[in-house]
Amino acid sequence: MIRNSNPNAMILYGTITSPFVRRVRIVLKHLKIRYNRVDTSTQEGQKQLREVSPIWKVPTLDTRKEIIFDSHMIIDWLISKFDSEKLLIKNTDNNLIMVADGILDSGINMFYLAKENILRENILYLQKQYERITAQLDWLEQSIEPSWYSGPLNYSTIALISAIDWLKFRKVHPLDEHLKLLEFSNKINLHGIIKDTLPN
Ligand SMILES: N[C@@H](CCC(=O)N[C@@H](CS)C(=O)NCC(=O)O)C(=O)O
Repeated sequence: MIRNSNPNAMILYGTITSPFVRRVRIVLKHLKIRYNRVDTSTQEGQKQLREVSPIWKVPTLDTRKEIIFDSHMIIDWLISKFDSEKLLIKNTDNNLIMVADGILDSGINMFYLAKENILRENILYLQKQYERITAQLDWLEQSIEPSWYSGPLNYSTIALISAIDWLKFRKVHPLDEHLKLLEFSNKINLHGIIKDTLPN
């Protein structure tokens, strides 16, 4: 199912809840690019996703010339094609992006398995995933700088806010001991584009 159909626009495959998809939604909005979305939370959307990607993961972008399978590659492509004013590449910190990915890899694993009643209390590997998230949150709490929320948006802070808000939304790991990260989330969510793309 395609929402807001426009026959020539690019097609983003994904859900509103996915943090990897949110990164791309933020970048598309920031660069004022109109697109259609196939909602992959439906059976029909899953079927369409599987017709274009053998990875079966979202985000996947159909640029109408090629299919791109991964959020990093999609965003690199969008920036190289549309970000002529260099709105997003400034201050990008690759370690921050890797930590955002690391939190999500572990968190999504835990989230999907919990749906099938497989919980960290019983599985050592899942306990390790949880502790890996804690270690990464601790690292972020120590590394955070005010420029992350007060400066212009950049790719690393977009990746980070998508990960932090997803943890809050899915309640995968508490954030009460990471006050600076909570402050980061509250402050950067004052930004219209960030607020408009919150998972719901
Ligand atoms: N490295 C990928 C990760 C994408 C990813 O893990 N997406 C999740 C949704 S949040 C997914 O599609 N999971 C489906 C599954 O594992 O079956 C990216 O950056 O796009």
